[in-house]
Amino acid sequence: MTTPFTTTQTGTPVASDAQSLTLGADGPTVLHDRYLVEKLASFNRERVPERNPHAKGGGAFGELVVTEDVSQYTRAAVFQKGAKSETLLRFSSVAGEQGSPDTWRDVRGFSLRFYTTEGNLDIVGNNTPVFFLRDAMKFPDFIHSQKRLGASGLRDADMQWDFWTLSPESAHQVTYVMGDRGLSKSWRHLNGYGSHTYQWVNAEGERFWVQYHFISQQGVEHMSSEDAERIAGEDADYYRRDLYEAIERGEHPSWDVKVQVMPYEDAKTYRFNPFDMTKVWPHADYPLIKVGTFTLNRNPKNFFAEIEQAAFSPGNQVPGTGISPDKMLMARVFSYPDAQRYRIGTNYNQLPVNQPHAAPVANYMHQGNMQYQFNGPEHRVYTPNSFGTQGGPVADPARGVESSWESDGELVRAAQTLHAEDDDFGQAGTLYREVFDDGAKARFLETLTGQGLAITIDEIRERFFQYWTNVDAELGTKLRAEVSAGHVPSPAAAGSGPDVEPVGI
Ligand code: HDE
Repeated sequence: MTTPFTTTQTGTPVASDAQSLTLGADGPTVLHDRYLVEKLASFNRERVPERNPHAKGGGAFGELVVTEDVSQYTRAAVFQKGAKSETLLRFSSVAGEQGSPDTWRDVRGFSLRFYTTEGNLDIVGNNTPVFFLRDAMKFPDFIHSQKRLGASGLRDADMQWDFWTLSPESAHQVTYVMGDRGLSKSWRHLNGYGSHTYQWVNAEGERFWVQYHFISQQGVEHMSSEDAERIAGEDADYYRRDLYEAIERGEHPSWDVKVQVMPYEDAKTYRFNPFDMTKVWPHADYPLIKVGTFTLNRNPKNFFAEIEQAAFSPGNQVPGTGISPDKMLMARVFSYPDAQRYRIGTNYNQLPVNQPHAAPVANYMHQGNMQYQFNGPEHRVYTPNSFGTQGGPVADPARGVESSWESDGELVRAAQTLHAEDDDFGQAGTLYREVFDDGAKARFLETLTGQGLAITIDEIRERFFQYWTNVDAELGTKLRAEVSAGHVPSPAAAGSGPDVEPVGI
């Protein structure tokens, strides 16, 4: 095969990729050197705004295979027994910018897309089943508190803990992120969760509430804080490299897809508010039901085109799945497409990675920048029209409403209704006492002691002790003693034991 010639962006072969066009070898560079101008202008526009948060990440493609019959709960084609769907999974960290080290302690993003025959289904979750907040109104402030001070541009423990200790609903998730889940051994060795309550609807129109779990078949393992800090200095892309090279070696990681299913009516009286995403549903109440397994077996051909420009949204649901009255989830349905339009542009869903791969697109949204999919000449630009199938698609009223629930009442700005056992620290305490083994508890105390020593403002440090005392009184006492004595306990044994799946309470 002959080596192709370099061309301009419009296909004209070029004479040099090394010399600008000048008047004589030593003379002035001429402005009409369009290839020089084009190359420099393209270079200046190579970056799209990084995600804020979840800027640093990586991902791969694969396939979901549904092995079980869950049709009693959902009519979604993607979840019918035997169905196979192309899959994309992007992992990420939350707070760090694009160049930040993968192994900084953090929650890990777990953004899943199934390219189904009824459109793309996106389940955009984390490696934890809960979240720091239960109302989106606090999200920008939360992210600001985890990033950088306005004056110095520096990250700051006082700022982080000031926000967290003034937001007690954060305790469950902070217990996760300060525990072993915050330092995964690799992206292959972590579980993913939808984190929110979603809705499934079966063929008879019966509705169920569900929680998605993606259980790593590689096991859930973590690294010690010492290893994490060392690797952060040696290889900022450690996780990204691990995933890419494992797939290149043919070691294809896989995850079991499981769901917890709650009958629609249970939500009204369940002991926890099932739409409060700071809570788990104890598995004893709603056991995990297996659906199938997905495997990652293909690396991106181009990182920027396929991973940097991948545009997920929790609003990408399909017939038979839907969202729930979780305040965080409803806000995300707006925010993600808004972020994509800002980051990538109006027609971001026309990029190959964002288009549906197994379903047609047919509608009247037909202009905007970078439009390159377009309707046929006979297609009208409006609906309704008098031209039948020639004129363009029509909506299908038989589809009904994607997902639905009863609601009423005045417009208010108020905290979510608390159910019988709702509080901000109970499930965090259970996670610490019943799921963390002794090694995990020792590592947890070590981490929190280090965090406490980094707090310089007495009022915030006092609230820090109270916050952890509310999670577990004995932990709070130990932590106050360790921090007050000014020493970080000797590093506990490297965290390599398998993490215990949170069974909740
Ligand atoms: Fe995100 N989140 N988020 N988030 N989030 C984004 O979307 C947002 C939340 C998560 O790999 C952004 O394209 C709001 C919960 C992941 O491309 C943005 C709220 C959970 C990713 C955004 C939340 C997540 C994002 C940033 C409060 C776990 C990476 C740029 C309601 C269940 C997705 C972008 C990827 C990305 C908004 C809370 C996980 C700004 C408003 C809860 C994994 O749109």
